[in-house]
Amino acid sequence: MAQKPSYKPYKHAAGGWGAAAATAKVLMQESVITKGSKALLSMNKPGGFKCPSCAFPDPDCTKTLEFCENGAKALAHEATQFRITREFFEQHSVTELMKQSDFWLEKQGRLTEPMRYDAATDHYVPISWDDAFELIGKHLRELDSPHQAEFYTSGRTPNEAAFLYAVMIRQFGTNNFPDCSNMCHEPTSRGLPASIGIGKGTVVLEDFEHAEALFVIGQNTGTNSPRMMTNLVEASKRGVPIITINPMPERALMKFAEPQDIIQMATFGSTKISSEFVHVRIGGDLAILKGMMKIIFERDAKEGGIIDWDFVNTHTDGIDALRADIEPLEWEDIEQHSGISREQIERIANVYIRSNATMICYGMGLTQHQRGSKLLQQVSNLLLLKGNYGKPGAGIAPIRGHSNVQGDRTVGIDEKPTKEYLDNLAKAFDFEPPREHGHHTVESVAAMMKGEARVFIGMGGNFVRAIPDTAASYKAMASLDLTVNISTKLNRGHLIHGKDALILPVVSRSEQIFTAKGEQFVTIEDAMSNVTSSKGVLAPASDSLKPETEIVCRMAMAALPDSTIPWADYIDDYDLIRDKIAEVYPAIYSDFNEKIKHPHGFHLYNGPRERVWKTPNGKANFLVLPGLEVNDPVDDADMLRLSTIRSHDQFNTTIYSNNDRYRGVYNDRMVVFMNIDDIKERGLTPGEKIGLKTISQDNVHREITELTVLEYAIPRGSIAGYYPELNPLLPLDYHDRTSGTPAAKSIPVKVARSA
Ligand SMILES: Nc1nc2c(c(=O)[nH]1)N[C@H]1C(S)=C(S)[C@@H](COP(=O)(O)OP(=O)(O)OC[C@H]3O[C@@H](n4cnc5c(=O)[nH]c(N)nc54)[C@H](O)[C@@H]3O)O[C@H]1N2
Ligand SMILES: Nc1nc2c(c(=O)[nH]1)N[C@H]1C(S)=C(S)[C@@H](COP(=O)(O)OP(=O)(O)OC[C@H]3O[C@@H](n4cnc5c(=O)[nH]c(N)nc54)[C@H](O)[C@@H]3O)O[C@H]1N2
Ligand SMILES: [Mo]
Repeated sequence: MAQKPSYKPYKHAAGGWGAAAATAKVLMQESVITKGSKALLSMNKPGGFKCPSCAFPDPDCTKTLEFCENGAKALAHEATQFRITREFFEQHSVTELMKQSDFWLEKQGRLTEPMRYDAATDHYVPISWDDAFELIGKHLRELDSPHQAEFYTSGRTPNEAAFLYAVMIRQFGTNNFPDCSNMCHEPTSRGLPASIGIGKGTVVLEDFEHAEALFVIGQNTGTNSPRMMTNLVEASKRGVPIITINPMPERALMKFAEPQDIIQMATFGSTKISSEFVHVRIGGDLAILKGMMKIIFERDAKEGGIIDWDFVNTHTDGIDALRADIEPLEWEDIEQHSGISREQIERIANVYIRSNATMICYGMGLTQHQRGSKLLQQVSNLLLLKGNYGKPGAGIAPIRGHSNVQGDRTVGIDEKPTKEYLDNLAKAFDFEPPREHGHHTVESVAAMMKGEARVFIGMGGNFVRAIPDTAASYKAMASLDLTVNISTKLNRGHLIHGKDALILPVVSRSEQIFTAKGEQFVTIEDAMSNVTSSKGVLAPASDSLKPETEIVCRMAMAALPDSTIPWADYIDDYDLIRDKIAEVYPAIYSDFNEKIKHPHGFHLYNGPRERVWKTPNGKANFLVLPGLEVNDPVDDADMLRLSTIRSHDQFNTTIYSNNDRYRGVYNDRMVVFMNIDDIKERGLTPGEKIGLKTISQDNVHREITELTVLEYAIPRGSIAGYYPELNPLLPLDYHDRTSGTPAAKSIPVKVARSA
């Protein structure tokens, strides 16, 4: 039965007993107490498996239980006792399943055998693995052009499977690689190379111990990368200033009690996290960054010794152009765009100036804007001014999402592959890969809408729920000839299907993989470029599951009957795959099979850490983004900027519960967080149901009704609500102009009263 929604502010510190209780509850709900506890003990331990939740690295395993509340939820939902069998699909037609919520679909448990959609009955029916691969092969072989297929990857897929998937797709003939990174940290991948020569972060975990100041911008650490809370708590206890910049005062970034700190737990104590909370307007970060740089330039001109000129002169290019952009800015404009006073910007600039080693961590609050990539270049400018690269405790730290999203990109999931990679691939596998760029996520959806794409294969994920423009995207997906979803759990993507459709169930991260050559392990690259092995400990949820690697190889064998690549060998022996990875990436992956034996893995080479810049001019570059807008201005006095965010109880499109404890929302996800003055100005009252409609340029009407408006400490003109429910408001064309990342944090909307 649906429980009644309620809303009550959360007054305690985040973490603590609330987190411990939530952990116990989810293990119980998924009935995995014994099994789950065993698995939890092996999670993130040498010889065990990597947490399937976020991409934050593991500390050095000195603690007994290296997991967090949300890691436990991810694991519990993966190791659940519930199963979806052929009888389940017999009972429920696809049309009936469509009426169920995402939460309900997720609750049904693990998928257990391959299924094929039967149009005559509107049910999924069992299909053998052989027939499933044959069907995929047939569809792919029959396309007029390889570019009519779109191959999606979500970020849980391990390196070995992702690497081979990339090989298979390129031998098939296309670079159409839409992936979850295209909706996430793509601005990092595309924006940072021009600045510092690498599209990744430059810090490692130990840097937290040396940082003299930490910035956390647009990232909800306590919910989305809770293991990082340990580092923030430690830094705070050492007296390191922590500046958080966010339109929402996220609970854990204010006060946190470590569930693993026995004394704090016993005394109900907690640690203050943010030394300074900067309550920015949505999209106002650019003005703050420029305000800080303005102060740095001015003080350096007056007092000297503020900018690290040795570093700037030796390592960088472009500082004059940056100064010319920054100096003329007026404080009035900076304050107006950011919503932050000059005094506060001065205060945080002083923290930055005083620190000899600063780390800037950021998340979706910076990437998902129309000029997200260029905004990140401004973050990098700020770091460059004080030489905050290539010294302990300093650098840029994109907090990545999926546990292996960074690794997947490193091993070839890339619609714009480099020449070096393609040349190496050609040599290692003896075929000529396609050279022209393929589709990223937004382009792949556009191709489906135009009828140009015919086949969609999803390696994990829940594509239709993650992408913008839900209604139009559903329609585009349904027009395809074949949709294939390689998944652990049932999701909407299985129900919005092509004429032919397959669900292929896989072995999950926490489960063992046995092949003809014995037990195999896989490898993962975390957000700090550390590569470690991961070996599941649980028995697979069903005997009919296959590892992702085998599925890739079998698809390749079916689609490419003339391929001379020894796919069958790779099914059994993952060392052979790692040898090939080493061959294709000699600079970073040489001796892969040797190095991976180290219990804590190894770090991939990272140029900026050694002040080596792989840019065309061999320098780190100051780059200019003129003005103060990260999104196109909208000429409408009623406009509100909508940020679509995650609750504490979801993993992307997987909804663990309808609660969001730290924001005080229970049993409801259809809510809008709004400033009380914006509520009053519109003649609304908190708790009232409203609608939101998008202000867009393309004459498409996008509206969601029946949203409960909640009074919240969010700046005026900024509102927030939950992803994926609000994705129908996000136009496909509303994305970062450099990287194609949907601007999901700044949708221009207006209130429309519910009928
Ligand atoms: N438990 C759990 N863990 C996860 C995930 C999950 O769904 N659940 N998802 C994983 C994935 S794929 C990713 S990418 C990460 C996502 O992790 P986050 O980056 O933390 O993602 P979001 O919840 O989307 O929101 C980010 C924050 O940005 C703030 N924000 C919004 N607009 C702005 C702005 O204009 N400026 C600033 N400064 N801040 C803004 C929001 O208030 C919010 O606190 O987490 C990963 N880890
Ligand atoms: N409006 C809005 N839209 C967004 C965002 C936002 O903040 N706002 N965030 C964007 C971001 S950052 C991201 S990363 C995307 C996420 O997009 P996706 O990565 O596509 O979505 P997930 O919800 O993580 O995918 C969940 C599904 O993955 C499958 N799965 C889980 N584990 C495994 C596994 O080990 N192997 C395989 N093969 N399958 C598995 C399960 O079937 C599960 O249902 O969404 C994006 N969309
Ligand atoms: Mo993400």
